[in-house]
Amino acid sequence: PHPLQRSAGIIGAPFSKGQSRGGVECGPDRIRAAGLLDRLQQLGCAVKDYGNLTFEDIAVDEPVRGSKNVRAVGSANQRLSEAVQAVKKDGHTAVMLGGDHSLAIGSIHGHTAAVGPLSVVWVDAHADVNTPLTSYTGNLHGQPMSYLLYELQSKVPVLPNFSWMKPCLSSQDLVYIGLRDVDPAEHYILKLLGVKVFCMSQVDQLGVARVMEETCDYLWNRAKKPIHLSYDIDAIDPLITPATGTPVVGGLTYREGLYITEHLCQTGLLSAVDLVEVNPLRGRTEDHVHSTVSTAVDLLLGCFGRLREGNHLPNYSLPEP
Ligand code: HAR
Ligand code: MN
Ligand code: MN
Repeated sequence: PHPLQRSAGIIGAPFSKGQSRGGVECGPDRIRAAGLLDRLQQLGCAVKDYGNLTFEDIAVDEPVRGSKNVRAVGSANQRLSEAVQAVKKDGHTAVMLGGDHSLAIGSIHGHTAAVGPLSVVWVDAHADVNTPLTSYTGNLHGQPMSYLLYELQSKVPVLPNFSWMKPCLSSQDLVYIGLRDVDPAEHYILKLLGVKVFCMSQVDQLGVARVMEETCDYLWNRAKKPIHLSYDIDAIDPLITPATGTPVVGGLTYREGLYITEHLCQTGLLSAVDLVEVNPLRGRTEDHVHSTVSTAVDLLLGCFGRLREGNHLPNYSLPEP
């Protein structure tokens, strides 16, 4: 369908236990409060809000091989996977509002379970491909890709509350954009698997338009598959989106960040979007929070056909004098 005739199924995932900074669980409500639903509807996009997920309270969740809150992350992602499957079965483009990036485990798992093999575009300052055994921090939001990739299965230990999920993504169906803070083990993994990466140096070298052309050429070389966009707000430069847990200087401009969404929207293949790591408590001023949240909204509007040239509904007609 025409991008503007798509419908959005919105899932709030107020979950923060994939990292240690409180506040990221407020992301979904802040993004809604900034007018996401109304603004999607004004574009002509049908919207169904599935509300916020609730998560199992896990009393004892001792670290496993140094990784923290593993049981809580496993359980939360199982619920999220089921919710994403329901949204896809209802025929919507799934929008998951995080929450931290550990939620990509359930989001990509559920999306694959509903529609089959995917192409994943991961826009982030970080690669989030640590295994529990390579992570320096023990934070699961730095690890989701290691659980999802078939090729890493033998390097990932069995974790409590993860038995519901199996890897579902080939490293050849993944493209990273915006990387600039990659741990040594992550860099080793990306080279070992030959993952397609457009780090910030390549964005500088090629420009974002060429990056997006090459991203789609690369992903479509095998077959055109539904696209899962996993957008970590920390991909954008912290001058624009400071309210996030692990800001890294030298990021995408607002315009580059938006261009990625516009380009993916016009492929007609965008089937699910994660918007994660907006943390209203990490902004030092209300302006910082506002700039972060409104950028998140603009990125999502870009995913649903908002154009900077302007938009009008297909049935628009000029008023007669
Ligand atoms: N690589 C570090 C780790 O494993 C930092 C990950 C940081 N945070 C994110 N993910 N926001 O994109 O912990
Ligand atoms: Mn991330
Ligand atoms: Mn990140």
